Amino acid sequence: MSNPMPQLLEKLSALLGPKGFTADEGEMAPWLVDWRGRYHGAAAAMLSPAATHEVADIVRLCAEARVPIVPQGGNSSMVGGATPGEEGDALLLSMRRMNRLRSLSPEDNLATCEAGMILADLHDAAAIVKRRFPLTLGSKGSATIGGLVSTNAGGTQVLRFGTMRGLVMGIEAVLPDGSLYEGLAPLKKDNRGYDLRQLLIGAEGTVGVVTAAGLKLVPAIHERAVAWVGVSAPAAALALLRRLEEKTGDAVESFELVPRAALDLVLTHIPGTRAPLAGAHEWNILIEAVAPEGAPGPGDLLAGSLGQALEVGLIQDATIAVSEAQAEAFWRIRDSISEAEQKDGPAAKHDLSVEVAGMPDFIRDATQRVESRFPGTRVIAFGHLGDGNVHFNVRAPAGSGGEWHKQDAPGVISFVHDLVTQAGGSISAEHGIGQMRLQELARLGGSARLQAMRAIKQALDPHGIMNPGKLVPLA
Ligand code: 2HG
Ligand code: ZN
Repeated sequence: MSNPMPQLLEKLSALLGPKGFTADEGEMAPWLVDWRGRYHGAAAAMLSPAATHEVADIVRLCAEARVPIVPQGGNSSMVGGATPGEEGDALLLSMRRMNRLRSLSPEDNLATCEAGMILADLHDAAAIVKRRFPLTLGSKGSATIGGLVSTNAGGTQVLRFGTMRGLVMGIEAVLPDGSLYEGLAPLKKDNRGYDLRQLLIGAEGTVGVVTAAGLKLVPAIHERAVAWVGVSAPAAALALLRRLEEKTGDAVESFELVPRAALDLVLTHIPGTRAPLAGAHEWNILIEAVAPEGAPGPGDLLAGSLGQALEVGLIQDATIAVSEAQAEAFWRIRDSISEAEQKDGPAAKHDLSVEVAGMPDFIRDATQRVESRFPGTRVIAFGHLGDGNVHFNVRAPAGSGGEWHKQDAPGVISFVHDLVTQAGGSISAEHGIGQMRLQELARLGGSARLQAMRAIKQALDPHGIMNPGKLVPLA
């Protein structure tokens, strides 16, 4: 068979025009490497459609020519999920031009956004009508709605509002044959069988391209209180969370664990940061409590509960931000951990979950086992303790160079993934599988899961053109 690419590129260039089509290497370069610089891919062209019908035409033409498509939003995947392979036989499908807010309804508590809309822009739009979209994460300035849907993103408000799965009310998507799935109607009840909406959420673009989503909004925050707390161990932190829930109802929206080593890394590498508490604590927690209009201030609620926790010795110290600027400064520390870690040197990153109540013991035992099995390594386990999800990152021994990733990290990663699997947990709590965790999913996913995933992929994408090499391990 002759190479279908030149003809396909000609058709796509005519279809999309100069704004929607480029094969220029310089223009494509920033989008062919993931933000951590771990995956370098190649593509024959980058396509930037401006409307759903253009996406449908692209997918139909690619399906006919059997040419792979790699959908991409803000390019902030943690697992190389939006970076094409090195072969250069794929087309990069940038959704960033499709960034319109199609509708915003405070009456329905609903925003309908195109896939390329940036999360922070949605936050701003919702605030204007006294609503908010209750999902946020460090990369909110670049992450797009399509990417958040396709990775079932989590972040720092999952504790109260859940992941994207609970926030997506409707989806519009182009399926791998170019047909349009029109599922935007925000139906609370819909029993027409298999749930395609949920199938597309977290599918990492392997069974279709999400072009728009209807998203649930909640009332805007009237007031928030942000506290920084020092504790001796993750078990005390979890006990504090349960206590706060009893005392404050559902006011606590974020409860983020920050070990001393992570705080130190941020203070060292991120300019303008300073420690919130005078003393050093082995573990810290960032807590955000909120209240809607008319409810008692969350600051008083939090201050009362933390005061009691201090009296009974559950926590070692605490401070509540006295201004919005200070609250932002606390959050900046939390949101800069990834960046600080990256600046510090190589680390084997993990995104683990176990049952919530089991996480403190898991952190303690797994840290001890990893550090004694791999001398010189240091574990930094941080993040979403209240969701039973921490980023269990194993830092390379001091002085290690980039080669540590290739030589030593794989052994560390499989060791950690074995531990979490033995504990009944998951090797990917919120970042997805992408290309980074593909082999580990194949090794540890279990045959029933893997067979079902392969069958779904084969049925919907028989030519394997949708984001190949991601999420679904080959048989
Ligand atoms: C976070 O919670 C992100 O900050 C990134 O999910 C985690 O860098 C990481 O390991
Ligand atoms: Zn996280």
